Amino acid sequence: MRRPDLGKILSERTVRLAVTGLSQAGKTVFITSLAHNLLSAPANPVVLPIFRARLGGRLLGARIEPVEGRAFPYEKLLQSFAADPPRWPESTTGTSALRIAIRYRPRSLLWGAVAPLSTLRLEIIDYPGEWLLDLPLLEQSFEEWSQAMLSLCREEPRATEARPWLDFLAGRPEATEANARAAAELYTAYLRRCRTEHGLSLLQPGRFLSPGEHWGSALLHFCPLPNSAAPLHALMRERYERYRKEIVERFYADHFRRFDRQVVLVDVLRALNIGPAAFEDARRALASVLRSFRFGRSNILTRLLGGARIDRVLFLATKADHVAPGQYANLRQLLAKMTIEAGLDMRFEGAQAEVGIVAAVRCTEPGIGSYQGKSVGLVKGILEGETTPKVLYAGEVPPAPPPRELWATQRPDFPNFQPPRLDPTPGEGVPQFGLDEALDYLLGDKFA
Ligand SMILES: Nc1nc2c(ncn2[C@@H]2O[C@H](COP(=O)(O)OP(=O)(O)OP(=O)(O)O)[C@@H](O)[C@H]2O)c(=O)[nH]1
Ligand SMILES: [Mg+2]
Repeated sequence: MRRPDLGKILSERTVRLAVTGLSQAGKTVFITSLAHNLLSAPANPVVLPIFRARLGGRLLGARIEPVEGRAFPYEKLLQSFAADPPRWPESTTGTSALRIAIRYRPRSLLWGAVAPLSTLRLEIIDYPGEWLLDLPLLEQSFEEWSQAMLSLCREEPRATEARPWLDFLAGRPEATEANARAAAELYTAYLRRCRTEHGLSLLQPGRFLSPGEHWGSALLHFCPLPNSAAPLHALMRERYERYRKEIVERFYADHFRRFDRQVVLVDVLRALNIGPAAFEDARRALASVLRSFRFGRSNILTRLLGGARIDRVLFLATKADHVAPGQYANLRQLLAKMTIEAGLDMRFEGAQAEVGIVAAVRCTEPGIGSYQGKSVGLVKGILEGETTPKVLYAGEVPPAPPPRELWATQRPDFPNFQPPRLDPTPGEGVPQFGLDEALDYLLGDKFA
C-alpha cells in the first residue's frame, strides 16, 4: 500500500481514477458527463446533490488543469453535445487523461486553521478494456496461446470469419517480414469482423483492435499459428515475447500500477441485445478483463505491481436509460452475477468492490403504459436519426444470464437514442442518473 504523505493531505492531494470498459461501453461519455457535472456542481445545488451533500456546503469550485501526455478532448466533446442536432462522440483509441482540481474547505477546525483551502486533484484516465484482455498472455507460452485462439475458431461464427487468415497460413508462407505482416493483417481483419459483424468481445491480443500509440508497429506483426513446424514459427514466437514484454508488461508496470481507483463500465444491455453467443462471449471477455483486479490470484500481477494496487473498484452497467426504472434492480443484479468472483477476490485482499448502474447522459424519460394487456414500464426518447420522441417498451432485463431458449421467445430490443442538447457552459450540468452515487463511492472518503 502507498503511504499517504501527511504534510500534503492538509492542503492538496491527487487521486488517479481509471475508467475502462470494452469498446463502446460508454467510457468517453461517462468521463465527459462526470467532468461537466463536477464543474457545474459548485454553482448549482441540483447537480450531483449526493456528492454536494457529502461535502456539506464545503465545495468551493472545480477547474480543469493541463496534463502531461495525451489530453482527454473534453472541450471538443462538449461542442459535439452542444451542436444542433447533438452528436455522440467518435470512437476513441488509446489512453488519455483529464485533470480536475476540486477546491473545498476541510472539515476539521484544526485542519482548517492550518490549511483553509484544500484541493483534490482528480486525474481521470480513459483506457481501453481490451488492453486488460492481454493479462492471460503473460501466463501462456506462444504455443499455448495459439492453441487457445485456434480452439475458439472451431465454432461459428468465428470458423467462417477465420477462413481467409487460416487459408493464408495453410500455404506455409516463408519466414519473411512481409509474410508476418500479411498474416497479422488477415488475423486483425478477422478480429474486426468478429467485433463489428457479430458483436464478439473476447478478441486477443487486445492491442490489435485498440493499438493506441503502437498503431502500425512491427511489434503487432504476429498471430496464432496452428503448428510449431510452420516456417513463420520462430519469428512469430519472438514477436509474441516482445509484445508481452514491451507492451503488456509495460502497461501494468508504468500505468496500471499508478491507478488508485477504478471504474469498469459494462454495456450489459448491448450484449443481451445481440443474442446468446455474443452474451456468452461478453461474459467470458469480462471475466478475462476482471482478472487484472484479482490481485491475490496472479503471481505475475504481484510482480508487476510491486505491492501498489487499486483499493476500490466500481463495476457499472452503462446506458441504463434504455430501460424503464422497473428493470434497474435486475440490471444491477445481472452485472453483480457477472462480476461476483472478482468482487470476492478484491474484498479478500482488503480492497473494496461495488456494483451499480448508470446513465451518464440520460436520453429518456420513464413512463407507464400497457403492453399485451399488462401494465409495463416505458421509456420516451428520440431514436438516433429521428427528430420526434417515441414511447417504447424496451423489454425486460433478466436478473441472471438467461437460458438460450428465452432469447428465441423474448428477445430484448434496446435501440440507440439521440443525446439531449447540452449547454457547454458549466452551470446546468448533464442529465444523468447513477453518476452521483458512483462519484460518492469513488471519492467520498477523500474529502476529509
Ligand atoms: N442512452 C445512452 N447511450 C449512451 C450512454 N453512454 C454511451 N451511450 C452510447 O454508447 C456509445 C458509445 O459511448 P462512448 O462513450 O463513445 O464509448 P467508449 O467506451 O468510449 O467507446 P470507444 O471509444 O469506442 O472505446 C455512444 O455513442 C452512445 O450511443 C448513456 O448514458 N445513455
Ligand atoms: Mg471512447
